[in-house]
Amino acid sequence: MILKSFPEGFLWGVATSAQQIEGSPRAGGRGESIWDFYSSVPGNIEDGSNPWTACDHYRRWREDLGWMKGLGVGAYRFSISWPRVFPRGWGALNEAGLDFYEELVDGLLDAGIVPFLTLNHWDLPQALQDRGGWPDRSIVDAFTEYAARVAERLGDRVRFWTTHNEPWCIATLGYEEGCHAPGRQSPEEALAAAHHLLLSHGRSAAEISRIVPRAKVGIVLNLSPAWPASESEGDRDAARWFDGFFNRWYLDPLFRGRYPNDAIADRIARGHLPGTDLPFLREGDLDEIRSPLDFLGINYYSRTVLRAGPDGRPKGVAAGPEKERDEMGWEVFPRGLYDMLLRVHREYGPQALYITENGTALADEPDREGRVRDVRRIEYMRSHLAEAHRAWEAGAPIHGYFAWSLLDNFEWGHGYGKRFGLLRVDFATGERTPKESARWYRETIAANAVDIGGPSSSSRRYP
Ligand code: IFM
Repeated sequence: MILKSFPEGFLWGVATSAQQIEGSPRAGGRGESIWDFYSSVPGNIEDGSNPWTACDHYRRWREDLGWMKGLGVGAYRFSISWPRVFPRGWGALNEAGLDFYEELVDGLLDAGIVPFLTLNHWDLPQALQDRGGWPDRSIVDAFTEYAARVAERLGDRVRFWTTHNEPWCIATLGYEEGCHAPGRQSPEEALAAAHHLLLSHGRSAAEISRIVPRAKVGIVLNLSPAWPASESEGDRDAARWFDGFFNRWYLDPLFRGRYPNDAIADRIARGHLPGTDLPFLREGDLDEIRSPLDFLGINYYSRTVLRAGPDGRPKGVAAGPEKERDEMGWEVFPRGLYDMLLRVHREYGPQALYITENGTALADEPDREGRVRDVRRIEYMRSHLAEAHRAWEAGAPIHGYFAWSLLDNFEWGHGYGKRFGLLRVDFATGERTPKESARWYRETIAANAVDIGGPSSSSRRYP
């Protein structure tokens, strides 16, 4: 076993999101979200489920806080449900919705756990979608208003603020591919949505910093290194194409104040943009988007391997049959985390980086003794933390790591079949059972160090 220590003050956390765990969709005057609506349409959620009970966290949050204390985490990354605070998305504020988060934040602080707050983890109020959703520019003001009201109420207690979680997923999966709420399939809408997400980030970040001068404000991007399936020119171009939309379409405006020219040209070639004058862009937008970030959150799960498809379009393909994959079909590729952290550090120079999500979905079943021996999750986390440590040694300013997720939860279009939790949730009873990975994570946090000794060391300790 070779232990490598993380710096003092390194923030060890767990992450969740409101829609995936809370349930109680009508409690305290909450309004409808796009995921409530989307999941009520037959066929949209793989297992026919919905998020209306989920982990019942809205009623069991004190118990969940107890589990966090037991893990010894230093921080909890959670999201506020926008429709709890603004049931119709704008207009009248629902104080009862904010009361819930105020209690949660106070509970966290009493337990010595730093609240790490996300404003938008995908649960847009349906009433705002009815007005056009993210593709409609009026949403920028609605989001900024929401952010400001939350900052006014919680700013004296919450230091870490993130505006959006994974804008690529919101824009591309929600408005282009249609496999996430609101289920739209329009590349033009997706591009406008991405822009309004970025613009609302910039505008609300300025507003939060004005209201809470000591706040640290950032955004969370899901980033994935793009690998060509072969050295052929077509495959290399497919990887460049993917990188342009998945990674640089967000990183470039945030850090450089411009969209990547090659990705713009790709979209023009496909007929998704009329020309280099971007229809959604107004003067001053890019300056607002580029306003300095206090930190960037990176969610990392895997790399993406690309091939030029028969129609010339890039296709994500399996890296190879021998590669280890999880229940999502995602390849286990720890080195990609190192590559991405260093790339972002060297090419974009963020002040601080947090790994805001990292984890793996496994078909965890309790054994006869009721124990969930999720050795593969332990190895997944250990190997990724080892790569994060390597990136830190190489100079990337990494300040914390959040395991996705505290609990098995509602995994969006997949329903409840994909389990990412450190705690197993019995969705029929709501009962939580810590997996072996929870015990391992507790020891890792206590040591503030990761064992870089290789797979055998972690699986030996947790047979
Ligand atoms: O569950 C999601 C989370 O909501 C956003 N990031 C990826 C996770 C796993 O798919």
